[in-house]
Amino acid sequence: MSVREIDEAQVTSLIVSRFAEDFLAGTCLDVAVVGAGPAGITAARLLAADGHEVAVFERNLHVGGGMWGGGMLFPRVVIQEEAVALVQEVGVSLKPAGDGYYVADSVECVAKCAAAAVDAGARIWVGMAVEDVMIDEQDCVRGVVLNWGAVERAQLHVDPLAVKARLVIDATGHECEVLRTIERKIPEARLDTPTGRVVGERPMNATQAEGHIVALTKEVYPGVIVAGMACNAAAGAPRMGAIFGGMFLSGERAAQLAAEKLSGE
Ligand code: 48H
Repeated sequence: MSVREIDEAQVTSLIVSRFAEDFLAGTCLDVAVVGAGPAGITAARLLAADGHEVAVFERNLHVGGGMWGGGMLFPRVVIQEEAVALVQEVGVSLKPAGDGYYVADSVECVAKCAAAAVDAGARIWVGMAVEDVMIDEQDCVRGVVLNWGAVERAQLHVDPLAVKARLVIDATGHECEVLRTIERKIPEARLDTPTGRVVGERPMNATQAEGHIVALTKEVYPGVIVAGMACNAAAGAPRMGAIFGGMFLSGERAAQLAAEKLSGE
């Protein structure tokens, strides 16, 4: 086989120019999703499938959030019956295990959920951390402020870039980072939580945690919908341990709320 000549400069040019082209096409979004765990990816997939301009910003170089490790690094994801359709529709094979539980391979689950979101038209940017939000004159959130995840880890002083969004979904998991940023930067901010602030998650009670998560998925601050584990952390609800159905259902609910809000604007 003849050796194809590779022009290194052309490879560089293709990477930089194609990145710039794709990134610049999404600087005014309908929805910016922060965090590519099960809740964020599901919300992004459903919104993109509904025709919205969506991007997911994920600090790590990989997507999937807490799904990879299943429970305590055993790579299997347990999902309850109520969420099965949301996972099956992206092609994940779920094995019924009785009593309404289903089990999936966590690698398959991450790969297929992410692929389906991309196929639906969501852009997923990895290695990009949301370090702040953008606000308007009424302190309503109007976008996200980004820096490279590597810059964040190295604690370098590098000024960020901003992307406008009509709505932001905080799907950052246990830390609910977008809401905590709002609290830190706007001390007088009142969130739609029992105390008006981020309450912090309570110890484990899977029934309560999973039972309330869809109701806790809501716009907790003007322009910010909270999804996934961040809902429970914000509201002071328990954690659920290694069961993931609520994450997918919360992602779905966040997408519904966002679509309703966008259609009413
Ligand atoms: C960009 C960020 C930022 C930021 C964080 O943790 P996740 O998987 O979140 P969920 O809510 O989709 O799923 C939660 C689930 O994985 C879990 O932890 C469960 C069920 N726990 C129960 C228990 O009892 O422990 O994903 C969040 C993602 C991660 O990939 C983060 O890296 C990312 O968000 N992220 N990305 N900018 N500021 N903060």
